[in-house]
Amino acid sequence: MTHPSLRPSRRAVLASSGALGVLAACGAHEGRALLCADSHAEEYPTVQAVKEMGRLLDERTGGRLKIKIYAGGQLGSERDTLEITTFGGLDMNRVNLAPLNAIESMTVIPALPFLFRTTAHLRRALDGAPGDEVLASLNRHGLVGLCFYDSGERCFYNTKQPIRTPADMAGMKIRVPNSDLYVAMIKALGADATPMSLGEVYQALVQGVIDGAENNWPSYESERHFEAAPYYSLTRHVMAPEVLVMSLSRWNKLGPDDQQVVRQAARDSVPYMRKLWDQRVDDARARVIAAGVEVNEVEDVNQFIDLMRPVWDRFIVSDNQKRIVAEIEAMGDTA
Ligand code: GTR
Repeated sequence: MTHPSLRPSRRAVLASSGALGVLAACGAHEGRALLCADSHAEEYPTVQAVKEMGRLLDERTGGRLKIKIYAGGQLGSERDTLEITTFGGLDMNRVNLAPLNAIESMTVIPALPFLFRTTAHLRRALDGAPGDEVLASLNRHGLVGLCFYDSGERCFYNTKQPIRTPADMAGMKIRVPNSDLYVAMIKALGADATPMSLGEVYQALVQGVIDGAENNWPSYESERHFEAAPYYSLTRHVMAPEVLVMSLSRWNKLGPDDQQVVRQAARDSVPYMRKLWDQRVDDARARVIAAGVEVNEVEDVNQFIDLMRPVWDRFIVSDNQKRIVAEIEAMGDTA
């Protein structure tokens, strides 16, 4: 049964007429490239990683399988393109886990505040059994989870002042992705959460509709949010990864051998992405600091942890979720 929130909304159906037009122009499924949407600009590491996956596919199948990627949110917001992918209007979609939170409760796990201690911890968990279980949970929603990509640490930034303690955020309007978990996190800090899609954030900051948002260095820089919100405060509250999904209907049209090739090519694009990512984080940080952004450490991160950590109890309710959270926490014991 399709999850209610996965029935194509009017907005998604409208957005999909563009994507479906693209599909129609490309002819039947067989013999054409797999079409993939990404909200990020062409040179962003997620887009480059999917291109690398496409190169591997092309090479490994003698040109039978290729990927064509529509970057820069051309086909709509992540929520819309996910819906389109779910009903097969698009073959693949690179999104963050946040827009999947409303659809599948297992995807909430890697998006929990202050779950991962380090990047090594995150990578260990996502490359291991916990990551595989989260990816597999997408099958019941018409999607195949192919791999995770890094998304670094999300921190708050705003137009007003450095955030040193949660009290500095009192009453601030903070944009969040469309996810109840994120809304709860912001409320727990005493601020107001405003869910909206990434493409709307810059204007909302400029027009004062919101006071701030939260994201990693590369998105903060790439979306030019730093121009409007020049205070970046190092809360490092979430490390929710990116995920590459394929529509189950397209997947089922591949034979078992091609499914294996697709899965492997996706996996092989992960180390490639991580290398680009680490470099991109350094470059983005350097660029925004050179542009005059004021960066600050928070006074005591425990103040943020104490307020945000209780949201876990609201979203981690099933035994299955609890087991996986415990497994991930246990994997954080080594560096
Ligand atoms: C970015 C992520 C995007 C999108 C965005 C957002 O870090 O790469 O996929 O989810 O955050 O906040 O909407």
